[in-house]
Amino acid sequence: MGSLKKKNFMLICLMFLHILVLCMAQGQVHHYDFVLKETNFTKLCSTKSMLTVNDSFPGPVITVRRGDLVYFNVHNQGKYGVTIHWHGVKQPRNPWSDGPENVTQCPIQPATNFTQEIILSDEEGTLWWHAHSDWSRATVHGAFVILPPDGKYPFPQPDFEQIIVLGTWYKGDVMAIYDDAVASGGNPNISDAHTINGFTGNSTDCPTEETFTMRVSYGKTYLLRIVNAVMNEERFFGIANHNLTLVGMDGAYTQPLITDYLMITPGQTMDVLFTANQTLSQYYMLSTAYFDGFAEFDNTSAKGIIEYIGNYTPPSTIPSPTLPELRNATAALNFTASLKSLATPQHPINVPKNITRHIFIAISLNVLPCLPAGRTCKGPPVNNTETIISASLNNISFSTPKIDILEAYYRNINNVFTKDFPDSPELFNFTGDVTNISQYTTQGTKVIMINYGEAVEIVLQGTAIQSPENHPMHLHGYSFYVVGIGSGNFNNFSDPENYNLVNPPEVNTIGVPKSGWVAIRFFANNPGVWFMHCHLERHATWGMDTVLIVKNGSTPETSIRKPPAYMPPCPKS
Ligand SMILES: [Cu+2]
Repeated sequence: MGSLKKKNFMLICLMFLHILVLCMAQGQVHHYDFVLKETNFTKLCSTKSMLTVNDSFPGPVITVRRGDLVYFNVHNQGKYGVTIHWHGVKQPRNPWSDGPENVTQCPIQPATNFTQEIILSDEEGTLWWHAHSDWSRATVHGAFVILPPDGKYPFPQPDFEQIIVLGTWYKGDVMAIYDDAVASGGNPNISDAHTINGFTGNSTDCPTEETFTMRVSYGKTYLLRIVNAVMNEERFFGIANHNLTLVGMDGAYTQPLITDYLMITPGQTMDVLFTANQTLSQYYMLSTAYFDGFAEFDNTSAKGIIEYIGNYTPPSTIPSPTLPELRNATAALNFTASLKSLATPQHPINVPKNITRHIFIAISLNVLPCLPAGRTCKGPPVNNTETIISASLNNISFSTPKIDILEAYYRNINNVFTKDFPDSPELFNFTGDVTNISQYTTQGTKVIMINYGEAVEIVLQGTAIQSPENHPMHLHGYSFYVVGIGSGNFNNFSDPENYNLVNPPEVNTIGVPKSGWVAIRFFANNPGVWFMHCHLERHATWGMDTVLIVKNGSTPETSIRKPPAYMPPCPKS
């Protein structure tokens, strides 16, 4: 009798425990309206109309907690079709709200709206949202902050938090710059400035321009939530006289990394602590370009001021941090290679050990023929023949289809994509002498098919074709573990021996080093249609993209959810 009572009691306890876990897993529900519309902005002493969300640049900061559910009703009051992507949100089983244009949805046309359902799961830290059609993300982006459910960080509680959005400013109309580049086949016009929270800082051209200023109190610790929303350049970042401690990246915690500079690529987000422990004064916060390619680019830096509160004479010259020089690929690689995940029982990781699917992707800049005949093309001439600039993954330059791949996949519509993206490229000395390798590539809408539950490894290999460069590769629907990184060609025998399977960083975007490689791993546990692409906008435009389709598992819980009642309609073919 006694033992039966005990058993019942145990059962009741177990039930309660189950309910408790369910309650903990259930987050709050939020509703936001995003109104896309043209707004006038004046920067660098020149005014233009540009697409914004809710009239702001950068756009609104969204703050929620881990595990919450967020509905965004996106109203397009602009002039052209747009989509919005929730960068770094895994969206379990729900590719319908992921956003990349003609990959998971057709654009939200002017005078229409689309409600996106954003399902947060294990993301915690800073992510962001941005437009994902043409180059509209230049002006349509903002921070997406995901707080711990109990408000407690796995690092000393900061006194204050500050969003830092690194952006790009074009005096001209970004859509016109994009259209011109597509028409000419050449390098797009470069931007005019880099911004911190929308401020360009004053320049000799426009001395009235304002500089972002952050006021700090001596002895206090600040959490910077840094979003790199820049279009086309990786950035070095630092604060004069102050160390930075990286504690999170891409919505996951990192082992604290004390450093005097960051290398942050477009698409990445970093959570960084610094303590105001220096002489009361002003110090520059600086973001400079890291650019290791040959093309013309915007070499402007972005400056903000860290201003101590108190009585002191402002310095005649504000000190600037010493950041690695522009082409310092070693400094970039060293920073990326030193990233580690926190990997504690409270914040565990789950790195695949026994790989069941190996994929090897060579990343190249290329050319395509200048067609049709009679066209003038501004790509780099090859053997005195005009070309258009292109880019590829495994020598396939991604052609964006006319209707979205998700719809075509879900409804079995033919002739939208093919399932034959190769698991490996044709072999050559990727990072060596490539003078005898054709710069021309092929085009296609080829996707990678992956079975549900596979333990996937993808080696991303930079090549020296055209112009060896760092490529910040971003995967939708997942974060992944960067188990290896190095210079030169990936060695299938020796490099895996040095993999970090203990605490590799868990990210959604990783800079593949110039003429180097990274190895990433993840479990294919999120069925859906997921875009993978370089987050340098010009490279993505040129076709440095592909799509992973992770097939359904055997149960409804391991299958793509039903589409919402309304999706933006696609053009009828
Ligand atoms: Cu790239």
